[in-house]
Amino acid sequence: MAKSSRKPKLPPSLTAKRRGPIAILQLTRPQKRNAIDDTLILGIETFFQSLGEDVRAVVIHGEGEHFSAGLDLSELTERGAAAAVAHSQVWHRVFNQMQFGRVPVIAVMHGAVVGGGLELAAACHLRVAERSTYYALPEGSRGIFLGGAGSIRLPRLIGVSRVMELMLTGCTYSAEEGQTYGLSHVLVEDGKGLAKGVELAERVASNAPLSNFAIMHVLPRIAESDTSSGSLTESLMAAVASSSDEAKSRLKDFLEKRGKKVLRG
Ligand code: 1HE
Repeated sequence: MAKSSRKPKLPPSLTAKRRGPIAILQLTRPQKRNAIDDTLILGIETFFQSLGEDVRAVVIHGEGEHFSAGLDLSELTERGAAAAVAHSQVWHRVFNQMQFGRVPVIAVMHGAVVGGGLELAAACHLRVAERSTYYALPEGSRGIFLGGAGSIRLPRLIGVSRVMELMLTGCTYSAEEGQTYGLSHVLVEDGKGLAKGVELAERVASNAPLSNFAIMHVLPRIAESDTSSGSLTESLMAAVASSSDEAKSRLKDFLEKRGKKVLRG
């Protein structure tokens, strides 16, 4: 059943806005550097579960000087092993809902993108970094480990070797290094990230929804498949997409000179 675009009830640490077909989610806990506590992670889940059908892309950014300082460390001190497994599984569930949800998600990063904050960004489909961005995985120095599927997503972005370097040495990567290594797709000057994120979201939102579905859900699965299964899945997805009414009408538009040309930039 189609969901209306009703406003979800979010905790104070999150604020949602709409700009046409784009939903913008802001982490609004700057006093704690947007550290992610249980309330915040569950709020992200509520936000994605209540997305209206008319939302075509999401942008996530953070208030204050930093995108996110990662896991709220004050919640860790009393947690036993079983509770810690359950906690990590909540993060997995929420980030999987984002990654394998209905619409593409774009992270706009600035300042510290640390630990669980980097895991949050890694679960997004596109990442914009402002120049102030820096990345770190200080789990080793805190005596903990990744828990938000960073060990799954981050090596796929930058390789196991780079993740090891961040975790073993506690070094940071600058915005420029992150851009070179593959942590961000686009690097912009400070203060320009949200505008760039929204611009990208608008482009993404103008794609055929079925193509976006294939890009979000099928492409990563093919990339993890053996060549033979991947090739077959690709052919099947190509057939489903190209035989849709939307594809037919978009192709007709192009052939009758109404479609957009592919121009540089
Ligand atoms: C926090 C947190 C936090 C700040 N949990 N409270 N993450 C980390 O190891 C990063 C820890 N944070 C920092 O290194 C720094 O706070 C920052 C470099 C991000 C920012 O520095 P700064 O000087 O702007 O802020 P601050 O003075 O350090 O912090 C301001 C307040 O936020 C302060 O609280 P206050 O009550 O004394 O004002 C800090 O305690 C609080 N704060 N970061 C709790 N992370 C799913 S597993 C993922 C595992 C991880 O994410 S490990 C990485 C954890």
